[in-house]
Amino acid sequence: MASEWILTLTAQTPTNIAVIKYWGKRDESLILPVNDSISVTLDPGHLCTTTTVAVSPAFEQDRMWLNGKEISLSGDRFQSCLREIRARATDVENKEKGIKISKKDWEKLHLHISSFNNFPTAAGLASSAAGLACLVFSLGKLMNVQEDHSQLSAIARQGSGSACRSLYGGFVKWIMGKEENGSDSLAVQLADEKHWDELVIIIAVVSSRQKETSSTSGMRESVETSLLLQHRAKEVVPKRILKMEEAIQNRDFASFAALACADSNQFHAVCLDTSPPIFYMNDTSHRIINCVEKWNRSEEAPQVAYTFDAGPNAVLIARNRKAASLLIQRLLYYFPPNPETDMNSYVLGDKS
Ligand code: 2P0
Repeated sequence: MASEWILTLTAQTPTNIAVIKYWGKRDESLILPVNDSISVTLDPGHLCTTTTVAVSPAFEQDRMWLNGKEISLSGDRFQSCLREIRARATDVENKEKGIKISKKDWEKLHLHISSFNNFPTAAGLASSAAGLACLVFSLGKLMNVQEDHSQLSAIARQGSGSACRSLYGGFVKWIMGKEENGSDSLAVQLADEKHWDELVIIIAVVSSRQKETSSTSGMRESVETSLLLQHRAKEVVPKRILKMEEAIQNRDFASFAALACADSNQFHAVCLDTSPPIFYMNDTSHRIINCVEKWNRSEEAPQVAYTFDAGPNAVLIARNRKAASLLIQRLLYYFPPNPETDMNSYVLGDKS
């Protein structure tokens, strides 16, 4: 093996948006959830993370940069992902560069990782989902890991729960699993990206500020204090998951929209039921809900579903392109863009 070389690999992973939400862990360190969840992965290139991983004998330690700024890799979550991926590394040969890395070499070699999000980080747009999924995927490719996407998803899960769902496109279910060691808590694809491709997802950025309560601490507080969370995890979500799977298989938009909206609202109700209460949505978010609800009720069938994650930004899923263009007209009318904001991020003005 030549002494001075560098091997790099770049991958891109889109974020995913849950339509049946994950909120609450039964095991904090392994990141095991209290209920199954279902998400839709966005098309590549939109809200996504691009990660380049590099390995070289010249590197003296593992290092990582996020959006150009160095961040620490010492946290348990990064360490779990790196450990699990390294343990599965296999021989790699790059004939062009004359590089041969044996399974054993990976234990000694250090990595440099550079990751960019093309959307606001930690603003409730699931940046950790795309980020950790991309990290695990790109390292897996670099190290010639032979596991399938479900197995990789169980590793990404240990970086950030929702990340496990970004290993697949289309509609994805994160099965909570039963095993104490988390081996069966992984993602499976319910339907690929072509299955229901008339849906159009529009993200209305209400605020790109970082959220005050991180998802990790928010869900910990909900598990400790919310009775509604217990009811939701045991009684509500298991039935909803079955109905949502059916709605997706049958491309039944009316059921899909009813379930997604109800689940988003219940997740935010759990946040309110937490002590102290957590407010992720703001007045603009509430006005968007009103606007969509009124519109859906004025039509024969629902046109748009809404769902909100741990932040005020609205994820709106239109049944088809026609509904999407009407939705954009309505949003522009009721929430005119703020001219002072960056053109790249369309921020809804509050015209109340
Ligand atoms: C979801 N969220 O299902 C839910 C809905 C936010 C609201 O998954 O602690 O960043 O890293 O496992 O994955 C956000 O939580 O939390 C999330 P950790 P994560 O998409």
